[in-house]
Amino acid sequence: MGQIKKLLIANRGEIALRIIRACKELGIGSVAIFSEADLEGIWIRKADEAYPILGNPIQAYLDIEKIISLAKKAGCDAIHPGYGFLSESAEFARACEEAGLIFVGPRPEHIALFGDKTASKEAMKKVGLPVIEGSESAVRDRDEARRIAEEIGYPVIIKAAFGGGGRGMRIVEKPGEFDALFDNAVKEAEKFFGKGDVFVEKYVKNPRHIEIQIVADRYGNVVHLRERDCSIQRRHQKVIEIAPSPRLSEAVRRELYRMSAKAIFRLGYESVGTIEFLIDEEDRIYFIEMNTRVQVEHPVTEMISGIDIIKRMIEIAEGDKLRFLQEELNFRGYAIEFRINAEDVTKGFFPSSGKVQRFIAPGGPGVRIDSSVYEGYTITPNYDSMVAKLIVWDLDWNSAVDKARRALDEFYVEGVKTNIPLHRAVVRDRDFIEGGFTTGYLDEKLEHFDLEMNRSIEEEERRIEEITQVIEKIRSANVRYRL
Ligand code: MV4
Repeated sequence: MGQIKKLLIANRGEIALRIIRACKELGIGSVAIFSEADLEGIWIRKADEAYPILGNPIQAYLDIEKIISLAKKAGCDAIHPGYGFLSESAEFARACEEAGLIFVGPRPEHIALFGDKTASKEAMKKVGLPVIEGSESAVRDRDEARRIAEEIGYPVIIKAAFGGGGRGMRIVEKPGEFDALFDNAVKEAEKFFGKGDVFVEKYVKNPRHIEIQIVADRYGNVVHLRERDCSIQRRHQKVIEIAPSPRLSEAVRRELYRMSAKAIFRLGYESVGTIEFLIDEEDRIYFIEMNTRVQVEHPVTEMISGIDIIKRMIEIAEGDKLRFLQEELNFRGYAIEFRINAEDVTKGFFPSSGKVQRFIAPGGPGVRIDSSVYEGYTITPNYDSMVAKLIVWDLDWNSAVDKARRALDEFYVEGVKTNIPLHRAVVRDRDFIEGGFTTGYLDEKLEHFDLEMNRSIEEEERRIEEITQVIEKIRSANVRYRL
């Protein structure tokens, strides 16, 4: 207990701030890093210390040597990688260990295992998870891949073996399309992951994307924190995440919890982690991949469980035993997370950068904002476009949606375009309210949302213009109002 005295956060933005907050509550010193493009970053000021890493703004958060030498120089005994960047680099986890630093995450062997998508399927199959039929390992040869596709039957999906986020992924409907799409997938995998290895799987039509949050210590204590429904995505980027899933049968849910906890126990996995599943239209369960990091959407699970996932993750890395048993947990209500991105929804979701002139965030009971944005902050085009996460919680699904509608209507950002209008349209959509969405939801809805979105932006601008004029009138007349 209390092994970590000072921790370096190898990340930026809201997750850096989230980890600093956890450190403060645990009495751990926090050390931030920042790139040349991040001089205005709020995490720099909130950490106990902060050090720049000069050069390319992306490379700064990927520079294993510099980050480790900084951590040593600053007298840190641990590093938290957050999500993205080095969070799933087995090489980084190993380098931390070798430098005598605690890597706050799983052991390097587990990061490496689950980074290899075919090895991961094989390992999970061995510990009892149902996997999708397909090639047993990566296939280099196109003819061999086509034979496998024919064997399992179309449609099939080609995926990058060392990828993620939908890159290098191709759905093949008929045999005639296979060769071209295979070459395509290999090229994209090479470009994004440096390895052209791909594998073939049966394509599951219109699935729900459900993931189980796991917390496990090094003594074999494994606890699940229920599921998140991440079906609402656009171009493989999650947009809205929900805990628990509003329409999952109790039987499927129990089965997912049971098999996930058992698999993690049998693997001897330590730290937090997420097991991703697809659920098909007949409620069949398929394991797809395991994430060995804390995820962007972890707050929805925190809201329904009362468990601080980041604090527990740090304690596990210190060698602490889990503080709670499965039976001791009390889950309550529903939480929804909306990723607020700086992008123009009316112009193909093109990233929007610039100075944030106004940032009026919603509040009130059951409303949480995880963000590193403030008024006057300039959003640069160097990093992904997520500027805030709005998380709402309430006792039941309908109340949570009502709260989301209220909170999204309150949210006002000026200076950059955001996807708030899209979220406002979603929480008014009957199919969303009824909870029966699948991964095809957003693509289907986008065309229909368009008009409504524009109207709500225009209405809001008109009202603000009216109020501004009244205020100007009062100012110029120098009228005094008695209340
Ligand atoms: C699939 C699939 C259907 N069948 N695999 C997307 C991201 C990655 N984590 C896994 N993904 C999928 N894998 C099989 N065998 C469907 C998805 C998928 C998806 C596919 C197309 C368009 C949107 C999607 C959203 C979520 C998941």
